[in-house]
Amino acid sequence: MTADLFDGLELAGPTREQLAPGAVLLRGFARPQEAELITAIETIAAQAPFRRMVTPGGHQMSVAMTSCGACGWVTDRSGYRYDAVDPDSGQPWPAMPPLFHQLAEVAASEAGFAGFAPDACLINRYEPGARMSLHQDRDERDIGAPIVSVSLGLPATFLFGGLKRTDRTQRYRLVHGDVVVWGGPARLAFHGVAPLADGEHARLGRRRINLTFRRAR
Ligand code: MD3
Ligand code: FE
Repeated sequence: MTADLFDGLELAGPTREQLAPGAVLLRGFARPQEAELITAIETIAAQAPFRRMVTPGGHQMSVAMTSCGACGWVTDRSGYRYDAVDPDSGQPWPAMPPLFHQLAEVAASEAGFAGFAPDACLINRYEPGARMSLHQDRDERDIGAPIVSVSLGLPATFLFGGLKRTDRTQRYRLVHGDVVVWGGPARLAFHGVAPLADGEHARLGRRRINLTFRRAR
């Protein structure tokens, strides 16, 4: 086999990279579905527009969010919660497209979490400068279920820490199409996203969109 052919096969094949115990990066895993994913996000956002919510501390988030699925994540002055109703419309969140559910289930199973059945998908939209400070995701009832994240659009620097806020963080660059499964000992790790650098993405322009699939209830 020539070196060229070998390189081609390497690029075409799946790559599974263990970032930390319980955290598995599937580089480019969502690339084959990019067009359908973006179309579905546009349809969801037409029903449940992206909005910048306010934290219980009174700060407006720089990231704009919406959700689909049986419940969505909301924050306001009274706290964080999962809710079946979009507070902006008073209507249920848009249904989770079968493609979304399937992608999350297959990715989780690739990472060793068979039978993942997400009931919520949070959709985060970052514009240049938007960031997410270090936090834990602990509003979900069953923290035995993993979280699956899908990165689209502009690249981001993802910060991944430990079980204490003050633990040192590692940085990973996540690009369009990357999928990460966060389960087991990684599930309650502190994590965040550094301010988004400006740029232009061929499909999404000056934006990054992140999907996170969760078993919330
Ligand atoms: C590690 N979103 O929505 S996705 C969030 O890129 C969130 O928008 C970030 O953190 C984003 O809560 C990061 C990657 C991610 C999501 C959940 C995790 C990493 C995680 C939960 C536990 C550990
Ligand atoms: Fe998070």
